[in-house]
Amino acid sequence: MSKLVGAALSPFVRKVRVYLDERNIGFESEHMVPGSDDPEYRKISPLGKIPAYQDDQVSISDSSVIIAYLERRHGAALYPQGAVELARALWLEEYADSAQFEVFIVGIFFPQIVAPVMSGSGPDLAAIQASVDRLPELFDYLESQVSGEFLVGDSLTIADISVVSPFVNLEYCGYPPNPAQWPRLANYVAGIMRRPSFRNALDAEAAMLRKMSGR
Ligand SMILES: N[C@@H](CCC(=O)N[C@@H](CS)C(=O)NCC(=O)O)C(=O)O
Repeated sequence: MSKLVGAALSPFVRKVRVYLDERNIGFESEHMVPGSDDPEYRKISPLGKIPAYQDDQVSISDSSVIIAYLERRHGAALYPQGAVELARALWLEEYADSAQFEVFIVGIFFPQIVAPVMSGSGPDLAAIQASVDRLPELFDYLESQVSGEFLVGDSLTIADISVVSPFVNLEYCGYPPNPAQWPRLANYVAGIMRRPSFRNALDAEAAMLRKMSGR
């Protein structure tokens, strides 16, 4: 059985988990905190980042590396074949992994939910507000990219998994896109989140979220 190592609330761990579920690739989860200095973990993930992945052939880290490997190991499925469509999917994956991660996770989720648990003090509201103020810029861009159920072509691709995963963290913080202002984006995100793969991921992380947010 393959193993996905990381913390369930990480958008990058969720990205791989949803991918595995969409592909019906069996796996078990092992908890690991981000930035871990566990020497055994560092052998698999030298930067200490999550996720990492192990099966009978590899021990690797980085969500994009893991998924690229799985596409070759288990057959190409969620990266489009056409050059133009592939470029668009890769760009949207990159946008999610960089811009969305910086604003949604580093700027909002981490200071609002993770840091207070680690430090025992209240959230840095001014820092969070500075990132909340940047949300419209990202929502406007994504609204311009959505035209229907999927971001690229007429079926699920890596772009959908990557872009919607950080929206889960944003919802936990109480900042989903307002449907009155970003109707296509709000409807699109809700549609992808209704997929069984996302529902399963959310169920798996619910207990940890309750514990961290003190609910
Ligand atoms: N490019 C990496 C990014 C992974 C990442 O930044 N994970 C965060 C948690 S969401 C982490 O492990 N941070 C700890 C650190 O940077 O030391 C991927 O796609 O997997």
